Amino acid sequence: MAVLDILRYPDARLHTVARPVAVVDDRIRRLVADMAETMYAAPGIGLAATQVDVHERVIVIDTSEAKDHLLVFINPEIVSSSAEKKACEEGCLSVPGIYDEVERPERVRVRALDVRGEPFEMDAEGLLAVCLQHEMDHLQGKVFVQYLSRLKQSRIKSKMAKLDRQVA
Ligand code: GNR
Ligand code: NI
Repeated sequence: MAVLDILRYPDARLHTVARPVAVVDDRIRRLVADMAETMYAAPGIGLAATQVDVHERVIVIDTSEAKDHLLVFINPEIVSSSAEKKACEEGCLSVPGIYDEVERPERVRVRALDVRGEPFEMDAEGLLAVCLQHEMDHLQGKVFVQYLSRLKQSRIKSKMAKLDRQVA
């Protein structure tokens, strides 16, 4: 296993649209293991393959308190979303230090493949629903700051550039 580098906004590679996984094989299971290790090390509650510069539809999530409940979604699709929406304060490992509110459907039903390549469906609400939608956006090349105003986005870009200069 390995901790992978996480791309930082405004890296253009974060806007790549991921392709579906063709076969859930050992290469994908290794990617899942590395993504889980990267997410736990960060620490974060979710990670999309896009963030580690792999443009295939793979997501890992663990919203449990004890960090002992890894969820893996391969080729995830939202099958239904609630009409009710809810705003939640979001953050992103690709946009460190930035937190802002995003409004999304409160509940979603997702269909995906597990690490054995078996299809399953799951209903999500609360933080899990927020995280799933946030990760599925990454797979479409969308970062949560793109829901914010143009002014906020440009301020965030300057802040990220400044952070980069400090570590350089
Ligand atoms: O660790 C994360 N926390 C978080 C908090 C609120 C809403 C979404 C998230 S996802 C984020 C990890 C991440 O960047 N996943 O892409
Ligand atoms: Ni994110």
